Amino acid sequence: MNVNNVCLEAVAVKKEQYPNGGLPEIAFAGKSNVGKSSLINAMINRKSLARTSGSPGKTRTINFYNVENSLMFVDLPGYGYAKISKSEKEKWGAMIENYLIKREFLRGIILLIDIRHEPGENDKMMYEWLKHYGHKIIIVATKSDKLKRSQINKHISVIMKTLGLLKEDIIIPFSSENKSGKNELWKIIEEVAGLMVKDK
Ligand SMILES: Nc1nc2c(ncn2[C@@H]2O[C@H](COP(=O)(O)OP(=O)(O)OP(=O)(O)O)[C@@H](O)[C@H]2O)c(=O)[nH]1
Ligand SMILES: [Mg+2]
Repeated sequence: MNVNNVCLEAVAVKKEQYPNGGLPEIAFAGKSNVGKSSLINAMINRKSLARTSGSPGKTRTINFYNVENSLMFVDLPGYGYAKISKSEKEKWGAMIENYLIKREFLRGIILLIDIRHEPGENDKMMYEWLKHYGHKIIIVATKSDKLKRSQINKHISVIMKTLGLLKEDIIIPFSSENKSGKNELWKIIEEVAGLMVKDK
């Protein structure tokens, strides 16, 4: 998609704060610090519209980005962030789950996994949980620039095996640094969101 116009349309912690809807929504889930907000910036050609940070726990609300009035990117807080209290963790969990379970405009979920590491228990649980709710899931293996090219396939295989992915499941190596994987991911997002836009 040719992206020029993006705005932060809503910042929500509860349902009443979600945008009215109508546009197809694509949500970005994954462990804290895996690169969700960075990936959104890379996809929309912006350096820092979605706020990012070197330390985990940056995104603490559900942020809705209106992309070209065609679809909504939904940046979620990460899971597995250790440095918050149990009650806050539960609040975050409920906030994310409520969105993922009940949002009728949600068309697909991009689940981010750090390409360098085997998926952890949290990642496996999230993947199983999303599958259980019947969501369309796309796995994006982030930070591919941190690996040598020759290592990428091996790491993708480990992620596929650990999550129990099948050959037909979608997994894309991606780098927000050098933008590799961007065109491929856009193509899939357009398909999943049901957009007919052909230019990229
Ligand atoms: N080398 C490299 N670093 C990345 C990439 N993507 C993200 N990062 C870095 O990883 C850190 C975390 O990125 P964020 O985009 O804030 O991660 P997040 O998943 O949104 O984190 P939370 O909001 O805390 O859940 C930042 O320091 C980014 O610069 C990537 O593709 N390559
Ligand atoms: Mg973030």
